[in-house]
Amino acid sequence: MRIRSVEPFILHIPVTGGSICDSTHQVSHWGVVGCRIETEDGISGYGYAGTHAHLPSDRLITSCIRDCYAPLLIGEDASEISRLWLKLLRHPPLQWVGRAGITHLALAAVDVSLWDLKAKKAGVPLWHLLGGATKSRLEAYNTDIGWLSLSVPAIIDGAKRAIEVDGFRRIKVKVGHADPMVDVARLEAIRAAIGPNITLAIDGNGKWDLPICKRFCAKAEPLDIFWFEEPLWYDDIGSHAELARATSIPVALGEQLYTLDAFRAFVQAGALHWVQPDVTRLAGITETVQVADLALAHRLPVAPHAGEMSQVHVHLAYWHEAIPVLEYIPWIKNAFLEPADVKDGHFLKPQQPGASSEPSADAFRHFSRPLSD
Ligand code: 0YR
Ligand code: MG
Repeated sequence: MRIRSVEPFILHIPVTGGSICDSTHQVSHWGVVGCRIETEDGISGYGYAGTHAHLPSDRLITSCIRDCYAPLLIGEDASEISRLWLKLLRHPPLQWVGRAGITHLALAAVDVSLWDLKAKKAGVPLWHLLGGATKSRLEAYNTDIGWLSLSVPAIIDGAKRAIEVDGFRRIKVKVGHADPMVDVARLEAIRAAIGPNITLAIDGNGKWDLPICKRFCAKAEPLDIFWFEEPLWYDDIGSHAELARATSIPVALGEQLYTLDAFRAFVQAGALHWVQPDVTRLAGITETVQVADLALAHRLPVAPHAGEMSQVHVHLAYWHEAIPVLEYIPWIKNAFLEPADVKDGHFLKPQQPGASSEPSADAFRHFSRPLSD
């Protein structure tokens, strides 16, 4: 399985339903920024990071893959993923400028490509290669009904459809207005409409500070919030630990953390209850498994963040015992050969060989952006 070529690509895929907002981000397209790695025996693996489709920064990722990683990969045995992962992560000049950010997103794309390749070579879906499934059904929760840019009636409409038509039992709603009491009022109306038996998680996307969070949580506690995701600035371990002690609402985070070490620091500080790694921000499947094992060792549940819109996480979640539930956002699934789809509130178990990370020829035709001007 010698590596013959490493070809980066950039796809910008419009989000279904137009542009959306959370407290921090506005998104009209999702960036699928990654690479195809081909071996001499003609098998190709695909992997990508998920971005906000900002072409100049997407090109930093693809030029890292093309100019820095590809020369380290060509001619290597693609099946030796752990060794190649360390070779790229620890390459001294890249370690000097990297270990997080652009180089890490690029390494995520390479790592996922190598796992996709390995599973294709074995002729099995990734969850099977990793050791087989630990669950017969994997529950999904719906984020797409709860954007901050949606009105309360629109969220209630979407939630009812998700529950009654698509079988979801779990939804997530964004919070983060300048006045947190606006969010309390929104959540009260939503909880009243969905009733007590639907799991309601919320997501602040790192907007608020500790005093606002404490005020908000005191009012939101009676609403049976399943978790409060990214309440505070992403790297602020101490404030998360203080909030976790101050409220009965479980704290969730991880979508903005780049490394195993960052997760360990939060876990050691008692600063989170739900662990939310992302294969597209951690350095791929390799590091996400490390984080899921860390969580398991502390008996903390894991709910991966869908930076790849759950195409790859669905494999990890069916396999790893610490992952009971997975995020569902339908934006880009139809761009892939095997879409990560939900039926009756549960993810379909992937059946095709690989990591479900290969975009279709149609997707490349419609959504490709140039790597340079
Ligand atoms: C925009 N999921 C998230 C949107 C999502 C964002 O980036 O996808 O809200 O990353 O917080 O939990
Ligand atoms: Mg989030």
